[in-house]
Amino acid sequence: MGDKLREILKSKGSIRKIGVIGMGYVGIPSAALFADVPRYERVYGFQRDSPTSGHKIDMLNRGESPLKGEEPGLEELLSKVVAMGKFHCTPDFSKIGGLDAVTIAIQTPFRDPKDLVPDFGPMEEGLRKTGRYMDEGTLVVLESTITPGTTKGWAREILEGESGMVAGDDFALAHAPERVMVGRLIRNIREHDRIIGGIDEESTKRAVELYSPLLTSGKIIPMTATAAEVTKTAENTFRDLQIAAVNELALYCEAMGVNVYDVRQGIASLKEEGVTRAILWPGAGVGGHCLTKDTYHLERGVKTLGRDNLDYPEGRESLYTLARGINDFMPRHMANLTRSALARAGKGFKGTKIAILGWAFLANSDDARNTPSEVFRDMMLAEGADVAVHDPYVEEYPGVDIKQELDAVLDGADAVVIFTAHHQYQSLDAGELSGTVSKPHPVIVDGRNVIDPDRFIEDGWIYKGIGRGDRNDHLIKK
Ligand code: SAJ
Repeated sequence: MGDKLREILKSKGSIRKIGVIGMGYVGIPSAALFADVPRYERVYGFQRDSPTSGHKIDMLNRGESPLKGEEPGLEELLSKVVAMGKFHCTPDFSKIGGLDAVTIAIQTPFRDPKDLVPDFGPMEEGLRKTGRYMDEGTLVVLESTITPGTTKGWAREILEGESGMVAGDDFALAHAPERVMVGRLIRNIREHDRIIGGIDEESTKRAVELYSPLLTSGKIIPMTATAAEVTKTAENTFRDLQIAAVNELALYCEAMGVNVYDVRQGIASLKEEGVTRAILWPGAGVGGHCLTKDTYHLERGVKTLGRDNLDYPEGRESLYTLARGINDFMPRHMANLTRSALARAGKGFKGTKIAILGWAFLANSDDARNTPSEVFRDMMLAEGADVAVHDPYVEEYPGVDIKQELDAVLDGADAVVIFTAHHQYQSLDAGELSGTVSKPHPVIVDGRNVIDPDRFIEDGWIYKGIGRGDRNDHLIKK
């Protein structure tokens, strides 16, 4: 393996023309950055002309970003590379023919996490189209987060089946997982180290050639394709685990009447050579497209690739899925805090007006994928409450009427429930709010520790906060 491919790539010469499949949070900034590399002549962005996403094609070809929310540097870069004629978005996948490299950044959610059944439909379609049109010597790179074993297994089979060529002999194949966060897409691609894992050495080398020009401070970390898949799924699983650890601590602190933020400060203060305490922040839940599913990719990987070799304590659940369970519990815990606070005000849920502050899963972003707020809202509606939602950034969301004016949701509210740590909520003023909400004893539940409980308690509010065992049973001021 490798000699034939090395010869093919040598005669093909260095990478000049690139295709990026999937014009989303990962594909768009990647395509724009590739097109901005002087030695890359042409970049195609491939996007299905579907009812939900087809509008992106014309926008991108006008040099406009269809991504909502602040993305520093993206719009400027897009209009520059479109004006230079180096980037073009198209639904015509036959243009994959003639390209030197194709990267695939398509969502890989789970249909049913419990049974570890992924929804790889869109990814399969992208792979089939790539295999159908790609030439000999093309480099194919999977950027989406995938189950360990996918690149060398399922993806290779589809590409070989469609192209009639052999990976590692006739074309190169690698995994180079994205590591971006909304609000800093361009910076993350340039500055984060890039994990690159080819199915063989030639594929890794070709992928390193492709990504090196994108990096400013980031460096390339080469490894095998499967190690790259494990690295990506595990880094998000570890983050989810760290969040679950501090969420469990917050639940314990509530039960023991302690302030988790004092404890957190204490734990984080232990610094010495080789001793780091990476303690994260407790909160109302974990949302987004990554931490909510990547644990299941890792679990699926060890169940498929490692099924006969895993030595694990008998009958013990995976630490990682346990962590998922704790983080998934947090929006339900917010419901329990709201219930007990309303009970202190002598109210139940039925007909009660609840104002949710924050629909985005991440502070100061408009990204509401898998938002924990939705779990809470559904529970409140099921209990017969009247729910209003405010978010300064999220303008629309299927089936939910989101308001941008705060007073619109606070008016007559019996309970104000904070789910996202948007800047705007850091300056909520008890006095001002008291003028709008229902009285006496309005309830405030803080899922992100953004308000000062004493200011609200002083004003006669009933307060509950995640991890605030030191305040959650405060005396109610008349
Ligand atoms: N969260 C907490 N406490 C914390 C940190 C986060 O409750 O201390 C919650 C957030 O409120 C949010 C969720 O977790 O609901 C996810 O937040 P995030 O900051 O992890 O944001 P993501 O999911 O967009 O980004 C993660 C990052 N992964 C890691 O840092 C290992 C990012 O680097 C990845 O690129 C991204 O997943 C991805 O695309 O995989």
